[in-house]
Amino acid sequence: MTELTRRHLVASGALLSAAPAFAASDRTGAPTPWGATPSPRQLAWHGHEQYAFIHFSINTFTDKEWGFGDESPALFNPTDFDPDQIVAAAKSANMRGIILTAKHHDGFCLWPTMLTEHCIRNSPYKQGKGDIVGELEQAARRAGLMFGLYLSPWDRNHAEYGRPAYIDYYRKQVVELCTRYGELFEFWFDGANGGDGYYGGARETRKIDAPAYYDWPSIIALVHQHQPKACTFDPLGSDIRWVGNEDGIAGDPCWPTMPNHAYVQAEGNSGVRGAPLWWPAETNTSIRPGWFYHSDEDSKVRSPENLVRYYDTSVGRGTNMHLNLPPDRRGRIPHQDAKILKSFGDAIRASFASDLAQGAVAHASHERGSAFAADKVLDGRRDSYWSTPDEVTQATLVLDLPPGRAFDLIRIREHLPLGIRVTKFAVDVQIDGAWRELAVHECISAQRIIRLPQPVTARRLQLRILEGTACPAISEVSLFRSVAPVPVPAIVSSDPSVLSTAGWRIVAASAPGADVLLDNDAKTIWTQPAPVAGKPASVTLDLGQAEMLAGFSLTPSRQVMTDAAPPKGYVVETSVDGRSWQPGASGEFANIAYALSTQRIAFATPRRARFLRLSFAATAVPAAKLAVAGVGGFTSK
Ligand code: FUL
Repeated sequence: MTELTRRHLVASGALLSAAPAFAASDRTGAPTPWGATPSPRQLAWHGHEQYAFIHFSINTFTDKEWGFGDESPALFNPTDFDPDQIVAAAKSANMRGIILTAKHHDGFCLWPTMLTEHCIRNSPYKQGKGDIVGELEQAARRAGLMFGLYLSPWDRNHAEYGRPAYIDYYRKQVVELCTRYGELFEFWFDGANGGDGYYGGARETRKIDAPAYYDWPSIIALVHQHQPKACTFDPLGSDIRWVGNEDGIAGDPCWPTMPNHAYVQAEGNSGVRGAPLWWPAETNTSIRPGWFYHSDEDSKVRSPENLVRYYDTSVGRGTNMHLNLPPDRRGRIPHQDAKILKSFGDAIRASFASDLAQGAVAHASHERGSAFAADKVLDGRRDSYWSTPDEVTQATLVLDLPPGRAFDLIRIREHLPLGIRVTKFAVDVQIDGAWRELAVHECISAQRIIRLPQPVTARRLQLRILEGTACPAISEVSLFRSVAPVPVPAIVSSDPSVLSTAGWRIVAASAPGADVLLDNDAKTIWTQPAPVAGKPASVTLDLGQAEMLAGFSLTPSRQVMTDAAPPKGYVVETSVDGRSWQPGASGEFANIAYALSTQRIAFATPRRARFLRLSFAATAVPAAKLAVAGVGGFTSK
């Protein structure tokens, strides 16, 4: 049966009694765009879907997440830097580009700049002749990957931070990076700004009013002047927005549109339906709890199965996946991480290798003429799409499927140049003559991937557009059969200074349930009412035997919590006998509320201890409850 006669039969109702009436349309003009639409560089960015973040810098060598800015450049000394290995690991996970931290908050520059002495020129790496930015860029180009850069606006090293002279310096850094390393696909401006730091020796706290201080539009214009194709990840609505958490979870729905005002975290996760600014979300997270490499996280690398879930909550919700891969002190992606990346990448490649909707016959309740016919969703092109007459915002598209195709992944894409038009849709399948609803969602956008709990073999699949702001423009409906990743067993830490908590036990705690602190699982959390003045939360641990304890670690919950927060600071004491206590350290955890990464606190000097007592006086941000996921310890290296 030819497609034409089939569609004719369907239209007459003879073939598909359960389908809605199919009206032909003789309109041929394309629909006009609705609302906000992507710029050409944003449109290209939507096609990238997966790319890697590379956090590599002085913190890799100091075991910190946020360097203070007083670290000696002599500490930066990768023993076996292999940019091709890093790029290959990223590529094995389907990453189409990498974004490197050219400078993190500590101010250390990974490229040989003459703008500061706090840079790689003064490190032992290649006797000061190395250029990590350039070497990684070249490796990316060799492998056919795009290259992008992160340049922290906050600089805890620079003496002038907080004053106009620093802005001049920062702009010169932007220009150097935008002019020395070929085409950049993204330029990343971190939102963390201002606080305590070294600041050229002043060692003080400097607070800034970020929008006024940086004058973001002028800095973004500087990037675009030199790199017109680079999308800026920025706090003011030029190209790409933060998804509002660092866990890899976009909202469902996640609208690519936002109000025309400075970023508000509460709006970032789901975006705002129908808002006037095209400012799509990038969903970032790290493959490890921290952004930088820490050997005590070798056992906590996300599993391939976890990465597949992250794919679903990022790419599957129309955002881009930005997965951080921290190189170790050699300057390589650790073996375990590389194995996991390949397993994940193989699974995604295999899952999406063959579109099982190919060979289907598409027809629709309404068509806008042959240029916008239903079968445009099957032609594998992003620039063609099915559409309906202007006044039709509720319509149904049906695929008559070839027999025997079992699928559990459904991918739907909107034609983005015309804006977000579909606001709510449903997908049904027809099995043995009966229609079954599989899913109802708001927002399709760049893509919506629906993963079914198990494969279905259906005679027909139906996309029902339930609500729209304008007639739909659907460029793809495709079906796949998922392939599970090959499991990669977790390993223990490669670092002998990391103490095993296997023989540890809780001897006292301010709230029940503290045992989960020792289960090496960041998903199980110890919670209790937020501490009030004079009544800190506390936990006392018995290490089972005396150790030369050099410090402790604390892992906050990595779940997005609305009513709980990690501790703001700590007081730690140690004891040999559990009766007399020595002060260990006290202070604040760096960026714990947002980075949600393991914090490592070293004592001024290692000491013999069998007992560890931690007290927390307040939550890092106002919250009803205090939450902690894990506690550990380490000896001297
Ligand atoms: C955050 C930073 O503070 C973290 O260290 C990391 O770079 C992350 C990607 O962004 O805001």
